[in-house]
Amino acid sequence: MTHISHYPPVCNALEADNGALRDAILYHLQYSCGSTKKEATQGELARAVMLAVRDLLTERMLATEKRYQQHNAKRLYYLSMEFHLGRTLGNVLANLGLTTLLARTMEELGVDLEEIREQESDGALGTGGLARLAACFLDSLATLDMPGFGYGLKYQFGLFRQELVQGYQKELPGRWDTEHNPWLISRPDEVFAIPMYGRVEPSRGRNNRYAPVWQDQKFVLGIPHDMPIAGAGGKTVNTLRLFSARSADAFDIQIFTANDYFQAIRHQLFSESVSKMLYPSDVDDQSLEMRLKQEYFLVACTIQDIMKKYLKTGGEISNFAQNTAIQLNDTNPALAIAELMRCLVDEHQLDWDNSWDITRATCAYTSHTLVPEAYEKWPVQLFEKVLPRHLQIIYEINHRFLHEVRLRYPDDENAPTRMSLIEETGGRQLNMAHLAIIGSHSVNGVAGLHSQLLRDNVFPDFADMFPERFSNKTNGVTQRRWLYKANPPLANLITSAIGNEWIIRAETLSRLDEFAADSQFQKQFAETRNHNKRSLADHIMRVTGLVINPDSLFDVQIKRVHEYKRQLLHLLYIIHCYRAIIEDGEPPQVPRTHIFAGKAAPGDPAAKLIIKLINNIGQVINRDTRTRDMLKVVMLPDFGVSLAEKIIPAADLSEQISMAGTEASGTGNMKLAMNGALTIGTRDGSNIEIMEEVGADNFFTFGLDADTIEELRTENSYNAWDYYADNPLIRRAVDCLDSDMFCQEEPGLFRDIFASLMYEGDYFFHLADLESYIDTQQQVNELYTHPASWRKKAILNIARSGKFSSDRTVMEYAETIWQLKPVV
Ligand code: 26Y
Repeated sequence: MTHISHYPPVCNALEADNGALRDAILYHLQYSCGSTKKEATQGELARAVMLAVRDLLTERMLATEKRYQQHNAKRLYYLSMEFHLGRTLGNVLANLGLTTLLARTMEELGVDLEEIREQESDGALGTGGLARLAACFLDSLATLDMPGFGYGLKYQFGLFRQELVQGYQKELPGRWDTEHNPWLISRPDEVFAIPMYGRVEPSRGRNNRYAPVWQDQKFVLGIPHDMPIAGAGGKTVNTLRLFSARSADAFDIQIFTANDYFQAIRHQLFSESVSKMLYPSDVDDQSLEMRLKQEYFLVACTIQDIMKKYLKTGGEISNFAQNTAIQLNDTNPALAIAELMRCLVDEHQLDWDNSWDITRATCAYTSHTLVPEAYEKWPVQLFEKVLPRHLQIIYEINHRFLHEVRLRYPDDENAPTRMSLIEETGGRQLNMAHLAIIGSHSVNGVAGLHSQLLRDNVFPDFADMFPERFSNKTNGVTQRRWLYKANPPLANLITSAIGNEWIIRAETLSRLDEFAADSQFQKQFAETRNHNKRSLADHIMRVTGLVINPDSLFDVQIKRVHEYKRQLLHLLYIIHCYRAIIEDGEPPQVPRTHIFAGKAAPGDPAAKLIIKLINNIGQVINRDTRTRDMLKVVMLPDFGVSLAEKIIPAADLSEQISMAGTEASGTGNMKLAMNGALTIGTRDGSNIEIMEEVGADNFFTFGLDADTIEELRTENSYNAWDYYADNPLIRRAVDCLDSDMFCQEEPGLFRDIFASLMYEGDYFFHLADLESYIDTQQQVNELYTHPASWRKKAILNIARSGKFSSDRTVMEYAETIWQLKPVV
C-alpha cells in the first residue's frame, strides 16, 4: 500500500517519540485485551491499536469540550436516525497524520497494518445517502473547528449484510460490534429516563395555569455512548452521541418484589427492543409502533441531554435558541419539535408563545427525498397510544397554525385541509413533514433542482406562506475520506502537483486545471488509475472468482438498488450490447466491465428482482465465449463504505441515471467525479450542478428532463409501446425480459419486469430514455479510444469538483441556518 507522508503532522510529540505509540498498543494488548504480543489474535491486535489511537482522541476530545465551554460557544446538534460511518481507524489516522507512524510501529511489531485495518467492520448504522451524508458532515464540522455534534441511536443490529446466493440477495446480520466497540465510550452514569404510553390528566398548576399531567407512563432508559470524531489536523475532536435503550431498573424492582418474575423480564425485553435494530426500509404495519418509539426515544434523550448541558452553562431558558441549533435529518427526528415544546411548556413552565418562538428559532429541517413513500405519516390512534401528551401538543400547534392559515388565505377554503398537520383522508394521520416545516425556521433541499421541486411541487402552500424559510444546500462529501484516504496514489499525485492544501480547502483542487493537458501529468495520472484498476480486478477475482480485463472501461453503478435509480436502464444497455455482439457480429469499440454493487430494501421485491437480473445477465454473458474480453458484468456483494472505497478509485465511468426528478441529490456522483471518473447522467439531483461545474464538454448527459417528464405524466401521454414499436434495438433488448434468455433455469422469472415496463406504464420512463442513453454510451466509447482526451476530461473533473466538498456545504449551513462559528 502507498503510505502518505506529506500530510501536516499534528501529533508532533508522537512523531518524535516513536516508542509512545508502541507502548500504548502493548499496554492495551495486555490490560484491555488480556493478551500478549506473542499470543494475540489479529482481532486482539486490532482492538489494542484502536484503543491506543482512541486514547489520543480522548485527550483532544476533552480539550475541545473545555475550549467550547470557555467560549460559551453556540452548539449544533445534528439529529439523525442514521449515521453510516464506515471504518474509523484509517480515517482517524489520516486526519491525525499518523498513518506512517503507525505503519512503522506495526512493522516493528511484525504486524501488517493493512491486515489490522481489514479487521475493523463498517459502522453501518444507516441505509443510504442520508446516513453517509451525516457522517461526512461530522468530519467537516470537526475539521472546521465547529461545535457540531451528531445524535443518533446505537442499534444492536445495524444495516444487514448482503450475500448473493445464486444471484439472489440474502440478508444476514451486520458485523459491527456495538457491544464492545473500541471507539465507543459508554456513559451509564449519564442515563436518561424516557416516558412513553400512559394517559394525560387535565389539571391546573400555578396561577391556575392549564398544566396537564402525563401519568402511568412506562419508562425506558437511554444510555449515551460517545464516539470521538476527529477533524483534519486533530485540533478539534467532537463527538457522535449514540443512545442505547435499557430497562428502567427502579421500575423493574417494583415488579420483581411483587414476585412477578416473568412480568419483569417482559418489561426488560420491551425496553431494550427500542434500540435493537435499524429499520432497513419503509416498514410494515407491525413495526410501525417500534419505529415511532425509536424516533421518539432518540429525540427525547437528545432534548434532555441538550437541556441539561445548556442549563449547566448557567444559560437562561429564554436564550436557549441563541446557544443551540438543532438540525433535523429528514422527518425521522421531527418529533423533536413536539418534545422541545413539551419540555419548555410542561417542565420549564414557559408560556406557549415563548416556547414556540424558541422552538422555531432552534430547529431546522432538511428533506432528503422526492419519493412519496418516504414522507412520514403516523396513524393518530397509534400516536395517541404511545405519546398522548405529544399528540395534545401537536393538536395545539395545528389549531394555532390553521388559524393563521385562515387569516392569510381567507378566500382559499381548502388551504387549511391541505396544510393541516392532521390528514383526514385514508384514516387520520399526522403529517411529519408539515410539523417539521411549521416548527422550523429553515427548510432546505439537498441540490438545486430538489429544492426547487420541494418549493414548486411538494410543499407549494408552505413555500407561499413562508418563502423566507426555504433554501437550497447542495450536498457535499468529505474529500478526506473519499479522495485522500480512499485513493492514496491519486492523492499523492495531486499533492505533488499543487501542494496539500486541497485536503482542507477543496476549492484549491482548481489548481489542477493547468495540468489537465500536461502529458507528463497525464501519464502519471494514468499510472494511478492502472494501479487502482488492477487492485480492484484482484479484489473482484478474490470475491467472485471472475477474471476481468483491467484495461477495459470500468463502468460503475454503485448505490442502493431501487427502481427510480434505474439499474434496469443500465441492464437494458448491456443486453443491447450483448445482442449486438452475438447476433450482429458488432463488437463494441472498447471492452467494458460493468460493475454493480448495492443493497435492496428487504421488503422491495422489484428491487430484489433487479439484483437477480444483474447476476443472471452476468452469468450468461461472462461465460459466453463470443463476448470474451469485450463484455463482462459483475456484481460485488455487500455494498457499503469500505467497498465503495475500493471501487471508486478504479472507476472510469460513473452511472448516475435516475429518472429526472427522483434523485434528491446523490453523493456517489460527487465521490466518483472527485476521483476522476467521467459521469454519464440524467439532469437530476446534483448531476446538474456537477455538469455546470466541470463543464458540459466533460460530462455525458442524456434523457428527458424533470419538467418534460412531469408534463408527460400530467397529460398521461407517455406510452412505452411507442418507443418499443419505433426502435427495433429497443424492442430486441426489452424482449429478452419476456423470454428466458437470462433465466433458463427459472423460466418466466423476469416477466414481471417486462410487464412493469410494457403493461404497467413504465413508471420510471426507461424506454423513453433508452435510445438517448445508448447514443450517449456510444460517445463514451468513442472518447475512450482517445486516451489523452479522456484523461484530460477526467483531470478536469477532479480539478472542478471542489464545490462538492462537504466543508463547503457545512459552511453554508453554519452561516445561513445555524449561525455557528469556528471555535479555535
Ligand atoms: C421517514 C423515513 C421513511 C425515511 C427513511 C430514510 C425517509 C428517508 C430516508 C432516506 C433518504 C435518503 O437516504 N435520501 C438520500 O439522501 C441523500 C443525501 O441527501 C441524497 O443524496 C439522495 O439523493 C437521497 O436519496
